[in-house]
Amino acid sequence: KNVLLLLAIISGLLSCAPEEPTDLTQNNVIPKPVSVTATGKAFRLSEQTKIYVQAGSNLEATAQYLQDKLTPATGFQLTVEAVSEAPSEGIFLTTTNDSELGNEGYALQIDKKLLTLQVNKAEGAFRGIQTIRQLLPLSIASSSVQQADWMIPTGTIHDFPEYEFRGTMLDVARHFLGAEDVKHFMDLMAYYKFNVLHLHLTDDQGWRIEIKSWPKLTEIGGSTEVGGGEGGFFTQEQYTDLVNYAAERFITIIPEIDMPGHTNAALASYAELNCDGKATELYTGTEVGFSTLCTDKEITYAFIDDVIGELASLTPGPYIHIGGDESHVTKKEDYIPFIERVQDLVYAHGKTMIGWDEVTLAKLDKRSIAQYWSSAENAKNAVQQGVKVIMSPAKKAYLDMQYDSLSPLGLHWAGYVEVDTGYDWDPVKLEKEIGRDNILGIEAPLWTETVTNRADMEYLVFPRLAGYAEIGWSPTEGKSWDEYKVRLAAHGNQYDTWGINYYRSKLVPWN
Ligand code: TNX
Repeated sequence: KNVLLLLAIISGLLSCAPEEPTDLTQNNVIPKPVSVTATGKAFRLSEQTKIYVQAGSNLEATAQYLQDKLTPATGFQLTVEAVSEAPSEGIFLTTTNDSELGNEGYALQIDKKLLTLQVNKAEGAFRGIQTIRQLLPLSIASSSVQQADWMIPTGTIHDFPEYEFRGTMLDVARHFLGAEDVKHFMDLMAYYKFNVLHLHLTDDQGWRIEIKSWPKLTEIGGSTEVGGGEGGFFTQEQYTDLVNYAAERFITIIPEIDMPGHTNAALASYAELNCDGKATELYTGTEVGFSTLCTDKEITYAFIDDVIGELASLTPGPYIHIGGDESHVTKKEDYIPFIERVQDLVYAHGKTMIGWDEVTLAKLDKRSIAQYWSSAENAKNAVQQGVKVIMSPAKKAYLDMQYDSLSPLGLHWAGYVEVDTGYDWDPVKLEKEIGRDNILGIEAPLWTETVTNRADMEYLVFPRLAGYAEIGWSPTEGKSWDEYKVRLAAHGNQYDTWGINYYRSKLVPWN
């Protein structure tokens, strides 16, 4: 009888005890890690947990970032402490020498008492921390203290990216999005292990970066936007602040000055940049391809030299993007020498040139990079010239395409991009000319003709962004939409917690 009573008490206790998540392979991490093994127990974060960092390593800032991410929802102190030997419990960030991991890879060893994150570089620790965030119960995303059992299943994760370039783009020219919105966007990029933010800073409708030697670019050219709103621009100080914010997240900002087309904002600001010497009117519509810098005037190149010079000095990263797309009113015989001359200016300022795929009509430096968006012909030119390609196929990767015909925001000139369409493609299989070796990586651009504020931006970006993250990071082999959509559904809960205005696609089994 006593034995039975005891058994009843024990089983009662067991059923009250929270169920331990013990299978690490059943995680919802996006992008999907390269390899995961489960060992069937659970690590628990508690009041007593400390974050240790190997003394003398450069991992302290990332450890601090982890603390910042775990504190609000848990309410735990989780102090960061440098140690010279591996601790027996807690979280431990340490360096290793594992060539397979590269700069951004990481190895996670999760035991019952100790969670160890091993990396070659701080960058890898930052990426690995995103995985840790995603392994914890969903309520970890909350900004206020939550009652939860903060457990992670035990096992190991060995993870590193497929592509070294994993980017997104924000067009702040069509509609200006301020520094706070850009930072918010970067926080979400970081969560998905993106490492490049391309800022489309100038277009027909607006010039968004202060150039001290040509102040009217922002005074006049920055004064409006699509639809006639007040526009805006980043001062150089604000821009530098963004660059630093990006660097803390191991994100490189690529500034784009689009030319010779898409330049009406500059042409309206300075009469002398026009072939006829007359300033154009400011433009607030959404047509493309009607403007061009005057390619035969010397002042055009003096102007570009000044702009690239100032931009290069604000840019610690290696790249300057010169646009080059849709220059429909620039004659081909003017366009080609123009691009070649601008390319020289970029290298003279110590930067590597990127251009939209049309720039491959010109003779490119081998170091230059072409950004493919729709032309198979241009893709072929790039490969023949031996330049690397960033894959941004409009019909798959354009964040400004409508999800379907009912989407309240977005365009559809390249088609509708439902969440599965955005996820289910392989950069290597898109154009037969472009093979794996030609591809530097992928980028998902958000053009903002229809995007007027943060909520609009979030609606087009989420949940598609998660899919581009996975294409850029995870091995292609074994990928499946049916498996992915279940993980994505869990991310919907995070978006709810963060108050993100995302598209609740019917194709995803949201919780
Ligand atoms: C094409 S793609 C453009 C942009 C537009 C976008 C709208 C490319 C290099 N140029 O100027 O904003 O389509 O989807």
